[in-house]
Amino acid sequence: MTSFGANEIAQFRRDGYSIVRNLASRPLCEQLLLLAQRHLAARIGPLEYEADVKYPGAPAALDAPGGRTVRRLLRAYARDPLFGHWATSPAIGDRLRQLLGPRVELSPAHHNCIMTKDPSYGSSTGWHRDIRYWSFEKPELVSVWLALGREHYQNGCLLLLPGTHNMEFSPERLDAAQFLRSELEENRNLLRTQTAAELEAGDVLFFHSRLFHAAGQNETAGTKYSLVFTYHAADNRPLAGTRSASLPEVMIADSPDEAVIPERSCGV
Ligand SMILES: O=C(O)CCC(=O)C(=O)O
Repeated sequence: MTSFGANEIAQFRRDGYSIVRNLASRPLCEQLLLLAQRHLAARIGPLEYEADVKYPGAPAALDAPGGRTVRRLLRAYARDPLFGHWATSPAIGDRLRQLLGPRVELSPAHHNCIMTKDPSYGSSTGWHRDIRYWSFEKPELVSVWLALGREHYQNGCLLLLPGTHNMEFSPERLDAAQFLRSELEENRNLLRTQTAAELEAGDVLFFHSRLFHAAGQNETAGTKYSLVFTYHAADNRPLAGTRSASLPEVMIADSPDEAVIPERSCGV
C-alpha cells in the first residue's frame, strides 16, 4: 500500500499522528543505518552537537566531557542520494498528498537530519511543538520520522500528546522557550494522556507540526538513529526573510519518473 486508508487519515486528523509499520524495507534500513553510522564516525558535517542545544543531560559546553557528542547529522537530503531518494519516495509522497494536498514540498530548513541519540551524553527533550520556531503562511506541516533501529521508551523514543495539534494553549502554559510547563496542574493533566511512539526499524511516524512531543534520554548501550524530514503543501509558503525560507524547497514529484535527484547545492 502506498497510501493511507480512510481510518488512518481520520486518526491523523484526530490525533495528529499516524504510524505506518514496515514502510521502509529491512535492506533499505540497513543501508541507511550503515551510511548514517559512517557519517557519524567520520564526523561529516554539518553537525549539531548536544552541547549546542543545552537540553537536560547534554554536556555543558563543546570542551566539556562528551562535548562533541552529535545530536543531529544535518542536511540529510543532500548528504547522499540514498537519503534523498527515501525523502522523495512515493511511499512518503503519496501519503503526504493525502494529508497536505496535491502538491507537496520538502523543507530543507527544518529537521532534514539524522537524529542520533547517544547513550552517554544524549539529552532529553521537553514537551514542545516543532512549529514554534518555524515560519510558514499556515502552521500545517508534517514530519516523517523513520526509525533506523528499534525505538522504545528506554532509548528515548518520541512521546506524543494526541490531539494537541488541534488545541490552543495560552502563553502562560509555556515557558520562555515555549516548552510546556510541567509544574502546572492543567499541563500535568494533559501529560497523563501521553503515548510512546515505539517503533521497529522501518516503521514511520507521520506527525503534525503542532503536535506536542518530547523524548527521554537513551538509557541503553547503543546509539539510536532516526531519519527525519518535514513537508508542507506547495502553496503554504515559508515566510520571506525567516530561517524557514533560507534554503530552496524540494518539490516531491508525484510519479517516480519525475523523481527529484538531490542537489549538492542545497547541502553538504
Ligand atoms: O529525540 C529527541 O530527543 C526529540 C527530538 C525532537 O523532538 C525534535 O528535534 O523536535
